[in-house]
Amino acid sequence: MAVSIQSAQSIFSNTEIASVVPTTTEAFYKLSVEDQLALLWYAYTEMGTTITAAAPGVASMALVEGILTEIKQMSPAAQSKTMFDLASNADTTIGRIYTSLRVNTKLGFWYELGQLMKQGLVAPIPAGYQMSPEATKVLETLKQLDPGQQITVLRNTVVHMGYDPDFSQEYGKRSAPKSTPTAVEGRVKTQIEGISEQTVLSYIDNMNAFDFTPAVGLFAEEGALQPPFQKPIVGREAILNYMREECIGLKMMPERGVSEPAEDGYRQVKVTGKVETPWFGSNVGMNIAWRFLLDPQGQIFFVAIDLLASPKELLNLMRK
Ligand code: EQ3
Repeated sequence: MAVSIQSAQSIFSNTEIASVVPTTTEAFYKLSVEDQLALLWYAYTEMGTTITAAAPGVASMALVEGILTEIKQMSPAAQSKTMFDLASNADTTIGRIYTSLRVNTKLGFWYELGQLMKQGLVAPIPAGYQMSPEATKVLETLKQLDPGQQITVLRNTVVHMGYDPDFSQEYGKRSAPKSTPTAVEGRVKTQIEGISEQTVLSYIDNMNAFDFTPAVGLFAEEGALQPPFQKPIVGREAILNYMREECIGLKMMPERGVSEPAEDGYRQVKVTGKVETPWFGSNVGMNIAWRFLLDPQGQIFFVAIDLLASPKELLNLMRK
């Protein structure tokens, strides 16, 4: 059977991913909008992990200062309605602006609103609000997840407000802002126990330096990158746009890996380790696996990034 993106998706198929993340996200969407907003508030305040001060730097907040000022000047009832409209995808001016924002700016916008809610400048969730039993159940499930899984659910819900992301198409269409890569002297050479494939090491080096053009140059022309719980993004241009949008400030800390021949002269490589986001820094290390399929020329034909079910999975390098 010839190698295809579809066949590549099942390399190292015994990798256990955190499927509790999509199931919890789905359960969340079945709740009433009031419950959703209240649940996010309780999750946010009770999670025990904090968003770092460095985070707004990645968010281009100038784009939303105007809306935040407008919201601050509203009556408490109008503030609550604005949040309700955003969460229910209503067609409002603020809703339309929000839809056009980049992921990090959406996160920054809610981060600021959360701060304003804490300071009493934006209407809080009404005191004594009683969540439905279903919402309480979703909150309890969320509390059981590890921090990396919790922040992924939180992020999904915010990103989906007012916006139906079909990332594999989106990233092909719009061009994301360019970033400044880390200067060569400031870069650290990656070492991964068990891995000597230069392509894999260079991928991590370039990603950690936010040097996305050479990172994408490591992919085959029609190569693909599959983010956690998403469809593969296919082709260098779409991958480059995705990286510029999503990968600024990410810190990748691969630990160990395994490499073995696959069919037709390809090679499959699995690496596990931690990834930190600029939003939570070292407060949250996400347990991640990269499953690479390298073509006979050593280019990346496919790489899947998985959010792992448990820390135990970091040690699962079985050759399957
Ligand atoms: C105000 C409050 C609390 C209540 C109100 O009622 C409603 C809302 C919405 C509220 C506010 C919520 C807030 C402030 C939420 C903020 C959430 C944030 C900042 C979440 C950030 C999450 C970031 C994550 C999960 C990043 C993960 C990145 C990964 C796994 C990257 C992996 C990658 C690797 C390793 C690669 O090699 C290739 C690229 C790729 C990106 C896939």
